Amino acid sequence: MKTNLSLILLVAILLAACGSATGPTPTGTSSPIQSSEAKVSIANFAFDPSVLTITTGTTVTWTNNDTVAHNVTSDDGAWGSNSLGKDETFSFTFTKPGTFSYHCGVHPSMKATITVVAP
Ligand SMILES: [Cu+2]
Repeated sequence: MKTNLSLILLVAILLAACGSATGPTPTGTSSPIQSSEAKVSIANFAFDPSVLTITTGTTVTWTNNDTVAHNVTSDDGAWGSNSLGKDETFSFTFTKPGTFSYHCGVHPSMKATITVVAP
């Protein structure tokens, strides 16, 4: 009986050691994520959300959910997309703080604003 108990203890110790050896080890870095992503839906002839605040370095992706073609055009003409058919997307990364108004070049009544702030 005593031998069996010792054997069980030995097995238990070996299993525990094995378990710790194969346990998770820290990987990667601890640096914070420098950029993020935001999404804007184009649907029913409107940008949703029409007012969006992000931090610098954020990439915004617009997706046209309408069957009608739209585009994304900054009011100052500095950036913008080609014509976007249904389910097509356009991405732009905002690197400078500021307020960026944009519209749809096809439908000027479609207006929206993105505010970019320093993180
Ligand atoms: Cu449009």
